[in-house]
Amino acid sequence: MNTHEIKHKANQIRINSLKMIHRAKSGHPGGSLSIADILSVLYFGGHMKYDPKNPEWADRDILIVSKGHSSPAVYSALGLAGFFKIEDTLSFRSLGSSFQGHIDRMKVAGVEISTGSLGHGLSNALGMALAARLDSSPKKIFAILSDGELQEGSSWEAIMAAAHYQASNLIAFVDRNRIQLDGYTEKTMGLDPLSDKFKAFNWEVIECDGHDIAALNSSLEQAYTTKNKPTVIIANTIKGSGVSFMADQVKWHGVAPNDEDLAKAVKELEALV
Ligand SMILES: Cc1ncc(C[n+]2csc(CCOP(=O)(O)OP(=O)(O)O)c2C)c(N)n1
Repeated sequence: MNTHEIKHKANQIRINSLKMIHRAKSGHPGGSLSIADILSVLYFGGHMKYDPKNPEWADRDILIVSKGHSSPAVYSALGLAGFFKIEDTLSFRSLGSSFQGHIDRMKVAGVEISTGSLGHGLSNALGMALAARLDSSPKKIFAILSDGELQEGSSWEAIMAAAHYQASNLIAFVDRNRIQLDGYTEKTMGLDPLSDKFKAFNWEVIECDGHDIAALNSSLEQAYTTKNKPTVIIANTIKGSGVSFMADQVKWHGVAPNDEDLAKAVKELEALV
């Protein structure tokens, strides 16, 4: 797909995510919207090898979304990629649905690791990267981390270990939207200078605009050339990106849009691409 088509898919991820949350009257819109472009580039930009008809295909690349509360965006991306019907995701958070508030690998095809308890995704990704290397497999292991979870110590143990083991098949994104549950990261527990911290831990560091499809594409191309160390792509994003009244607003971390909010948001997103 070309850049325009990938951006279009990203906005479809955003629209479907908001419809899911609106219908369930609960969920996390802000952090779903901030990773829509990253997911779209990975699934539709030719970066991930996957087969929706055979989700367990041994040679597939792996994506671990460590910020499991952004499930609406993950389900929407997987639905658009053909793992299941996108309409099925509208049962989000209802009793008996596979599409629960946090992603569950036992219930949803294409989900590799169940997440929701923050701070564990990178450790899982590293384990998979090391296993792939032992198998002499060329598969790539991607992870999407949130900046809020980098406030947890477990993340830094994984960051230290990944560099120690020279896991060059591991590429992590940080969704650097600068907001966590109820405030700005720099006020609650500052992370800056984040690039320097990863560099000090011996990671290859790339920084880009996490809503610029071409920049995400070229950051990934650059990451594939890294030797003997893991790569982090610090994607500078906006929580609630794509919707004027949600953008960079702490309030929209975990609040469902009402009828009026949804109509306004969908109108804005449909006008974008
Ligand atoms: C271990 C753990 N502690 C607390 C929570 C509750 N919680 C849900 S989302 C969140 C933080 C949200 O901020 P961030 O991780 O940066 O996500 P984003 O802003 O990208 O949505 C927290 C603390 C959790 N899910 N897991």
